[in-house]
Amino acid sequence: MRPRSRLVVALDDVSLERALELANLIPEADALKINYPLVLRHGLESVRKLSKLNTVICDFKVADIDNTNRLIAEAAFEAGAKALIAHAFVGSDALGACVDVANRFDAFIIAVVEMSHPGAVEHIQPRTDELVRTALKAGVGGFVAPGTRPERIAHVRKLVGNKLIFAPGIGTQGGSARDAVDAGADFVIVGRSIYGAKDPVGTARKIISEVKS
Ligand code: BMP
Repeated sequence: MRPRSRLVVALDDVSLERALELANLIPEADALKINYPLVLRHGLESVRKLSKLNTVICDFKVADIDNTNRLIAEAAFEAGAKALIAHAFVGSDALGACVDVANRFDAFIIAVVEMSHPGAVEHIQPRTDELVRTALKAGVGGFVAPGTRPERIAHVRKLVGNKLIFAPGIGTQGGSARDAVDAGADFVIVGRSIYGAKDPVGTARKIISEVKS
């Protein structure tokens, strides 16, 4: 996955019908990120349908033993996802199980090594460096770093070389798309600020022009 517009649209609090509509309205997005809210309501059918319109990242924050991780990854990639977000804290074997499946599908794993919400500083942030090491060892292709803390994106960038960095927390959570990209993010993940806007297409275009280098 190469950054073009750098925009990943998170489709959380929307119906499947609206998700499909937004996917059609914003073809410039580099990817669509699907999380539990959509999949729990509409099933993997949502991944199947949306993956016909754009690259789909399944944000299932996979965090289980190796065998269960493998089964979850197979379900996501069989449905058409090109990337899957997984937690690194489960260790290199369990994360590696996701990577093995991704490799079979010509897809990749994005590891969570820090998060954008305030509570992330309590337990996750103190472990970021170790989580990055585990994820690199497991062979992931990308990382989630907090769009709300550009200095932490810059820190993760130093640790991960040229791997992809995805930054959520832009807009509603307070992060700036431009600052995240300047700090080293390849992609910004934006949900509510786009799907909750009066003019989602105009908002998406504004973000894309903001991060153009
Ligand atoms: P919003 O732009 O509406 O805040 O949505 C952000 C999206 O990114 C949500 O799907 C959320 O679950 C996800 N996310 C996040 O906000 N912070 C993280 O650290 C990791 C995430 O996956």
